[in-house]
Amino acid sequence: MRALVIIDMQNDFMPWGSLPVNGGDAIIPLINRLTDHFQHVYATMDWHPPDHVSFALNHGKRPGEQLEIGHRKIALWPIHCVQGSLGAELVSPLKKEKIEKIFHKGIDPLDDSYGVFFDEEKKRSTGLYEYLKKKRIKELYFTGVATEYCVKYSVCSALELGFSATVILDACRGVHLKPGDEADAIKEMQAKGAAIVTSQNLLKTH
Ligand code: VGL
Ligand code: ZN
Repeated sequence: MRALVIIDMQNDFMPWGSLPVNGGDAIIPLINRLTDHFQHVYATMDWHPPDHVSFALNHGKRPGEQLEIGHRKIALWPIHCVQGSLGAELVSPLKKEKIEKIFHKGIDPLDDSYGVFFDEEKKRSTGLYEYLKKKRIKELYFTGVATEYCVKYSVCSALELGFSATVILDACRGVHLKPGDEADAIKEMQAKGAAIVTSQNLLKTH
């Protein structure tokens, strides 16, 4: 059984948000069309407390800088997706009716979470893994933002957990902090066994 996973389609990751992904809004109509082709649709939301460790301002630093805590290096971002804020809401044109369940990530103030299954230290599960197991869903199709971060981490993690993972590339967008990041992410996902398709392939065959 297969499922569509919509990653972090929240206001703060849109061009009008605090951590904008260029063209993030352009993929909304496509994602809406894709939801009609899946029996199971899940969404994730980046969902940080205000004192979250990844917010540069909480450390008197600038976005783009890093924070070293013990052996860990944490990338610092602008304040984004604060629990309950407008910036954290799913974008309004996204069709919510087909979304069976929403999973929240990045809840722990002390740990960041790019992947949709666990936080970076793997201490806390978002519940998605357990839920998919229960539903016997083994094939995951990924859409959303950002290709080089949450999408990549989620895809790699899905493969490690034994799912098959397909990236619907034109229904994903990258943040492009550095040129070449997105291309590298695609190569890495492919090398780990992910399939890369376009929405057209999917809309045609199903
Ligand atoms: C993400 C940056 C900060 C993501 C989350 O989910 O891609 N990126 N927080
Ligand atoms: Zn975040």
